[in-house]
Amino acid sequence: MKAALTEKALALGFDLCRITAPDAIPYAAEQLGAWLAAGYAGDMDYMHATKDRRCAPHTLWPEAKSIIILGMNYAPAGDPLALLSDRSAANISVYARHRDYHDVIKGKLKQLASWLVAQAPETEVKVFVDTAPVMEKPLAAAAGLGWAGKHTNLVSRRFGSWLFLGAIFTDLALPPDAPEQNHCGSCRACLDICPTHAFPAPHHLDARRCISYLTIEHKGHIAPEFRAAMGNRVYGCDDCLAICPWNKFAQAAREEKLQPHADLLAPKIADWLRLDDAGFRRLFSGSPVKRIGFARFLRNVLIAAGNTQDEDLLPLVESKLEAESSLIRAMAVWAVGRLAPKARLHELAAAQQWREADPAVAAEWLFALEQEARHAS
Ligand code: B12
Ligand code: SF4
Ligand code: SF4
Repeated sequence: MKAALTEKALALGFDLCRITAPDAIPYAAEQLGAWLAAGYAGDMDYMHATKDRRCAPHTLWPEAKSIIILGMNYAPAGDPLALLSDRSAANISVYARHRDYHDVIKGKLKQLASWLVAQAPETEVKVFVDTAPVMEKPLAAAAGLGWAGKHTNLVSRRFGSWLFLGAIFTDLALPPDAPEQNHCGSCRACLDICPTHAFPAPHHLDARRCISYLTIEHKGHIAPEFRAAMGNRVYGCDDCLAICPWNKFAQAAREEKLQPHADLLAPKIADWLRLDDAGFRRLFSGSPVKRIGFARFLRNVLIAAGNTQDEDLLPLVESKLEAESSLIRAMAVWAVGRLAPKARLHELAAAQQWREADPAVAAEWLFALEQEARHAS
């Protein structure tokens, strides 16, 4: 059965298929508990709310006897770090340059699960990808798809850092696979490259400092200390993944639905500053980017604009100073502070600052003027 299952998984487009048991990660409860207690989850309240189920797969479904873990290669064709030095371009992380992987993987997991039920009609199955409270990385490590890299993601000898993970729980008793050895050795490239110093230690990520969290999960204003370090990263970040030496064995993704959309490969920041809500929804239809909504998206684009040092973007940035969303107005003020010559900044501040009712946006005006004064002295 196991050989036939793997063959079917590969035929459906998965690249790895291995088995583990629901009780294979007894250490996860303590580690997840410590991570949450340290506050590293930031405002991802769902991580707290689902803690008990998340670290103990058998509580999710007590009848489950085996967990089938699937990996799908989404490696890019080129170097994802290359675009970071093009300040006129916006960078969307590799995992979001194509159709939402949740949809792609969930569809295939369901197909594989149906196939399994057809082979053993008494079998029951449940499929999970990302959104369910399942600790996919430790389970994948236990199943031997790869090992837990120091950047906290699963690394594979064949696919480097570029694997999406998904799981099928079943009440069928399948023989578990052995875990993979850790091959990080003394390397710490992923820890050192992180632009926002989000790793307090190897294997520990403070999500509150991670650009992926800040640009995707974080609903509020992004703290000033992270803005310059974000560079042109508008949605997610790939630095720690891309630098991993194990990527040298990775081949570009073969799955048709994971091929990048041409207009997300090197989009111009100026073009994205011209988007309105409807244009945003059209451009990101079927993409995970759409889920953050227009206000958060523009918040991120304005930070990228502020990092361009391109004064030509100023009229577009200024046009956002009157936006309805305070998230957008706040980052428009910050970007104006970065791009406008002194006289223009003071002119705009004089016109806008005192009629700003939102305290956070008003504070951005003070911050911009303070920064300018410090720069001038
Ligand atoms: C919450 C979440 C995030 C958060 C927090 C990330 C994190 N590292 O926890 C944020 C928003 C920051 C995030 C970012 C990204 N994510 Co995310 N995310 C998740 C999610 C939903 C839960 C992860 C989780 O449980 N975190 C809690 C921590 C405590 O769990 P953990 O990292 O597994 O922690 C283990 C270690 O701390 C370890 N540990 C502790 N001490 C020690 C010591 C040693 C020696 C060892 C070996 C281990 C160890 O033990 C813990 C468990 O036992 C999963 C989907 C899922 N359901 O699993 C996707 C998932 C992890 N994300 C994924 C991806 C692709 C990303 C991004 C690359 C997206 C991007 N390009 O922007 C970034 C990568 C950032 C990074 N360096 O991790 C993929 C990773 C695939 C893979 N190959 O590993 C997943 C699995 C989604 C999927 N289905 O494919 N993500
Ligand atoms: S995704 Fe980027 S910001 Fe987050 S830990 Fe990795 S390098 Fe740091
Ligand atoms: S970059 Fe180095 S330390 Fe980080 S996951 Fe890859 S091999 Fe491990």
